[in-house]
Amino acid sequence: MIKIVDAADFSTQRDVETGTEAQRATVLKILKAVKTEGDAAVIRFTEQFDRIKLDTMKVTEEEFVQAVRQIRPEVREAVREAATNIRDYHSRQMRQSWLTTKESGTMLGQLIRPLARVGLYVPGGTAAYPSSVLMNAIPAQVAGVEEIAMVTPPGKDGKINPGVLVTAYELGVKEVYKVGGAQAIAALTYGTETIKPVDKIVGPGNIYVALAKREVFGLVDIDMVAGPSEIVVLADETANPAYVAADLLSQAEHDTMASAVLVTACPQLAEAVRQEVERQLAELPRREIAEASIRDYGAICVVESLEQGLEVVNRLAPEHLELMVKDPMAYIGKVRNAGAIFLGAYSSEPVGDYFAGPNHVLPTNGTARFSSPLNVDDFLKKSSIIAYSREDLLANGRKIVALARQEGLEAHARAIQMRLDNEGE
Ligand code: HSO
Ligand code: ZN
Repeated sequence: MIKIVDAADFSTQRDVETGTEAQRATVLKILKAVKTEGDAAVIRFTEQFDRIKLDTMKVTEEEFVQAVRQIRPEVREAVREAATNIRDYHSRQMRQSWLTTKESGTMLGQLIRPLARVGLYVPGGTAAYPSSVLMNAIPAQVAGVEEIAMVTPPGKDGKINPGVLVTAYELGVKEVYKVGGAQAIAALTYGTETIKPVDKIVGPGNIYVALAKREVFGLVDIDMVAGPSEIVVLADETANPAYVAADLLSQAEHDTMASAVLVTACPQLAEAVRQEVERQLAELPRREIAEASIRDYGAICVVESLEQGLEVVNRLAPEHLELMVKDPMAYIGKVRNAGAIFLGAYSSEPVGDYFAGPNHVLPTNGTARFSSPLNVDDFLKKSSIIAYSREDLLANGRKIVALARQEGLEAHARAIQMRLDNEGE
């Protein structure tokens, strides 16, 4: 049963899982073993945790072909079309290097370069989502990352999810390893005989993967550690309660800790959605998960006005926000914090999860206050360019010398002063 809550003290904040002492110790042990022993340790941990002894970790061409045979053609076609949409959207995020010339002849600029090599983690089991392969790999490709290595834990039969494999294949990601858990993060960080080290690791994973990523951050870059999914629907009397309920449940089915919230100033809509949630929930295959999520983290928040509703939305800073109101465009300027904003009855959240083009890797747990969806910039880095002219150095050298001496850095001062003495008129 979804509860009705008061706007004033309602929060969807959940404790970020930091793992137990034992889990942290296990992760440290795995990282160290892979660092020192390489492949041998990776194979040993795969046998221990995934219950399969691998001869080779790398997925072969034959395995790709087999996966293709197992996937229905319309799914493959949908993957292709989604990939095109996602690529088009992210292409607009690409930046150019720039250089500006000042009157003094000085040139200043920024050189944009892609990361050379990125590791993409894909979870095993039921959370092996082809859509997440698209959402993580495509921005990297658009940025110009030349090498993408994908890692994913094998099942007991030594196979990996065919949907994931076909999606990688469609994107031209051919370097795929059957390795998961902290051992995969270790291999990508330190490198082994088989797996070359990467510059950045992206993609979701279980608590061991999350702990390992946090541990190696600094040696490599990592993406954000995403929390359970969230949706807030801001709706008025024009919204269809069945649609609202369906969209709430679409997020609730992800995880028992997912959060789905309706914010409305219309008590009739609140009641209708409450009933619809009950009705639709009963018929869902993942009912147990969705039910727990709705019970523990679901809510209907009845407010005085849409204005007040927007205050609640901005305070929650949800991963996904749906504006199911009469004139959604009129409200967009008032949204301050949200990972992705869906406007109108036809922008159901799964449209964004799979197909429209924007990324589905989004800030959760209130972090939309300060962070953004995964994007092309996450795979680019910048170098500053300084080409100072003689004229500028002579004109400004004294100021630089003064700043250097103020900091007690005489060698800095002299590097400049030497040029002033040599070149000065
Ligand atoms: N809604 C999830 C992404 C996802 N949905 C993957 C389906 N597959 C987090 O934004
Ligand atoms: Zn989803």
